[in-house]
Amino acid sequence: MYTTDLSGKGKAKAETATAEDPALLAAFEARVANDEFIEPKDWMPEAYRKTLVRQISQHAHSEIVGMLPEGNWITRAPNLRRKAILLAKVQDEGGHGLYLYSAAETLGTSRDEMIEALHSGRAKYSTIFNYPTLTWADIGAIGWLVDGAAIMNQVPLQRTSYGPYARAMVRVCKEESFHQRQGYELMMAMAAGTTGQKRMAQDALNRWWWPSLMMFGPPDDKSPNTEQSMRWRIKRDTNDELRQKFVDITVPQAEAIGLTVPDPALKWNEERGAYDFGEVDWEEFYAVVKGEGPVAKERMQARQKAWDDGAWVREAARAHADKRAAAKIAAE
Ligand code: BYC
Repeated sequence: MYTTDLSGKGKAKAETATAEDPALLAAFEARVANDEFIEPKDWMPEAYRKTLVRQISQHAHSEIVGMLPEGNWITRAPNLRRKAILLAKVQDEGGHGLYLYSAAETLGTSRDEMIEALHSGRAKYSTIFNYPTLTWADIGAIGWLVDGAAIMNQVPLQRTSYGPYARAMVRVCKEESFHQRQGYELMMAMAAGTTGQKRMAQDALNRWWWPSLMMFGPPDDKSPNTEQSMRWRIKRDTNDELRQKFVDITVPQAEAIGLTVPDPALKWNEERGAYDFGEVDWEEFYAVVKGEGPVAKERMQARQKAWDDGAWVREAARAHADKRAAAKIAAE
């Protein structure tokens, strides 16, 4: 799909030619303005490389940590069909994390560095995964709202300016679209079920609605990265634009299955052709970003344990690769 040649040649070139080199910078900016993809060995400003590593690695961490809230429910799925769907979805998320770590590696960072940054708390991951999954309806709400928000954010990223990230997004979006549909279908079934099931569906919507709006990041006027990332065409839409689109698409979906979006300020604005909606609790958002989410500690403990428990697999894979390499040299 994309080169995995990490010979560092591209990087060495980038180090000798700094962002101050006007000719290289002008050529880079012209390519971005022309909607050409920037590829791993192309010259790029160091700040562009840095912001890509930041965004792609955080995105990868979100996918991997995002396996946990739903993974909790695999053994408790109510029937075989639901269990098979959930297993496939959680497995897809593991895959998304791997494509994204690979895309970040093409920028000269290593998997170990990224994992270490996650475990030490230096790297961020989406706030949404620091909320607990309390009932089975939460699995529907995650698919419908969380994957719904993810698609809204990721469809434009298929045209992000960095080639490996854009190509990873093509496959991710296809899978996310299945995830969103299965979640909505689950919510539809719950909302049309017994009074207790409908209550569970409404309760899940009440708890996941506002955290889903937080997934798009801070408001544009408080987003330090948006302006530059839009200029470099890393981001194709701003945080507020995507949040508005998500609200406009999702509110009628809630209405169609008889659920109520928990926002008293929600109102269709005829003039704007969009919904007006209430203010997100940004204090809560920043607290969760800082690591104070309701289950933030449990999430990191689970990731650390998975990493430690998997040490023997990594060692075995390394020993196998060394053996094969030695056998190849001996045969030559
Ligand atoms: N949570 O200047 P801003 C999934 C940080 S997983 C935590 O607007 P930017 C799924 C932000 O990083 C999908 N942190 O930043 C998986 C920045 O801090 P740093 C996850 C957040 O990068 C399993 C600071 O706040 N999707 O779908 O221009 C199951 C200021 O923000 C959040 C992606 O990762 C947040 N919500 O824009 C189900 C998409 N928001 O880095 C589903 C890729 C902001 O300066 N990422 N921050 O220390 C993006 O599109 C962008 O990075 C964002 C933020 C829109 C998230």
